[in-house]
Amino acid sequence: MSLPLLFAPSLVGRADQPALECDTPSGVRTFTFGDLDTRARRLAGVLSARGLRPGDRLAFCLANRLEVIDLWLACTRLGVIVVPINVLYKGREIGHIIGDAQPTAVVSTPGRAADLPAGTVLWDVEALAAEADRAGGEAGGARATTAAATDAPAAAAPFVATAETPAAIIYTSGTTGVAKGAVLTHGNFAANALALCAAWDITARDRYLAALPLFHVHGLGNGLHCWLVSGCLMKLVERFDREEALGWFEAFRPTLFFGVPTMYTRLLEADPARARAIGQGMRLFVSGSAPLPVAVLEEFRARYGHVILERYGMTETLMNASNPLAGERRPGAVGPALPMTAVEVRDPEGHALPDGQVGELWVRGPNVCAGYWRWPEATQQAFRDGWFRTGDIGVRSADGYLTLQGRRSDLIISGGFNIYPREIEELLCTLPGVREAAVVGEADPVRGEVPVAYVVGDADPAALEAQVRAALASFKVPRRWVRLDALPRTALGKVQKHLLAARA
Ligand code: MLC
Ligand code: AMP
Repeated sequence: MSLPLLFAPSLVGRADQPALECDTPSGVRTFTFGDLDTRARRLAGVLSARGLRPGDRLAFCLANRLEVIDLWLACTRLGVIVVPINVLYKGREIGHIIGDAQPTAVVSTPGRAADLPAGTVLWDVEALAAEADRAGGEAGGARATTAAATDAPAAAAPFVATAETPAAIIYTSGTTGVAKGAVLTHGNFAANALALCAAWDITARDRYLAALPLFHVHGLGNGLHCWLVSGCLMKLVERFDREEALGWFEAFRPTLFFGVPTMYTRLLEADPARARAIGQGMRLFVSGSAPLPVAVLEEFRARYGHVILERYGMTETLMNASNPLAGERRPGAVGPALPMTAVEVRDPEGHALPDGQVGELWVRGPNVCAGYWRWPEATQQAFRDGWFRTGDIGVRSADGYLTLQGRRSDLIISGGFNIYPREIEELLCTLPGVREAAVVGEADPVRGEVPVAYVVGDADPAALEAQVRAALASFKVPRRWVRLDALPRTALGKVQKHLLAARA
């Protein structure tokens, strides 16, 4: 099924019902599903008029805002493939994505022009929205009805997506360090949203507080899509802000919240009376994207009166496993595989292991991406006989619960954002005064892990930090710098990262 058809019961069937509360230049506004459908149709008309055709890519580099939703809905309607870019990324990170996905344009704010490679077309998000508004005005008044909006140009070029039509290319460093574009289809997103709405009983009665970035699958594939499929009311905020978060809970009174562990750690800063009052109105808190420390789960239970439901996913596979809504939410475990997804624990040769034995998790199901964008070798390496090799190491209990124990690669997850050490190491080695560098993750009470750099050479750490900060997203900047005479290496010359801390 295509996403527009999956969303139609909400966008068309609940046209008059409140759908979205969010900030706009004229203050906080509420939009109905019909309003959003109209906006998407108008924008689709503008995008078609600008020449976008099915299969073309359109990137966006934006913090959460109404226009990201418009863009997503318009592109899924047109068969245009969306390429979300982390808004914290800088020039070289963005450059790789643009070079690889080759989007027709990047929708962003004009201030980001300097971060785009030469020759990239930037479409100003506000100019695009204004053009769509004007097109709507011409097509039937400032607040066109759904019927009037069908006269907009988009209606002239209907596109029918299938389950296999790519909807997005989302870049992730995976296990190799070079960001690869996971091609996620309409069918992948549909299967994921249907599985989650069923598993977590998300209905139109829910109120979802959306604080996760929409450029990652957690906010997009889980948050945005469960909202659109269930037809509930969503409050969208620009980003999670620990100073403001409690106020949002109190004012909006959500029943549903999805977050990364860092957000739950921040929410523990609430005083007990406030936390208890917020907990009373809530139905479900879900955590994922990084391990939820058992201590945070326990403290949260004591403070908010809720056991956070932990689930496990990946950009390439969307969601794979979840603790049950009704049933035991086992601390430290990510629960059984979701109903449409098979998860097996395999040995390095690819043989399935019995329960209780540790191995790599392999996944198969309608949620698993079509492969990596224009990269058959990487796709071939990641898949075998229809199974996707996650690179995550884990174990399954006799009653089917999965527990993650680590990763095959040295990926660092900080606040739910992925950091691949090699990217930072390669940058460091180009800087003056650095002969060798190794970056590893160090436990952090709030972000889960933070990067630490071990450097050989006479470079000044402050100067290195400034240069890394100028080149890479802020969450990749090493939080600590250690100078060494030499990196510990094996006889074959491979850096022994596990010995770095001791060597220091
Ligand atoms: C973080 N920062 C942001 C930002 N998030 N800046 C702009 N927009 C955002 N959305 C920057 C800050 O400027 C700051 O930079 C640093 O990150 C930490 O910010 P903070 O204010 O101290 O926030 P903190 O309380 O630590 O919380 C950070 C966070 C953020 C939790 C809000 O890490 C976050 O949004 N994480 C979500 C990541 C996510 O969605 N992952 C899903 C991937 S999909 P500086 O310079 O001070 O360091 C996936 C699959 C799956 O993994 O299973 O879901
Ligand atoms: P990404 O590439 O950003 O999609 O990150 C996916 C990775 O996040 C997975 O391969 C896991 O290593 C990790 N992850 C996701 N959910 C969890 C979880 N609940 N517990 C531990 N790790 C998780």
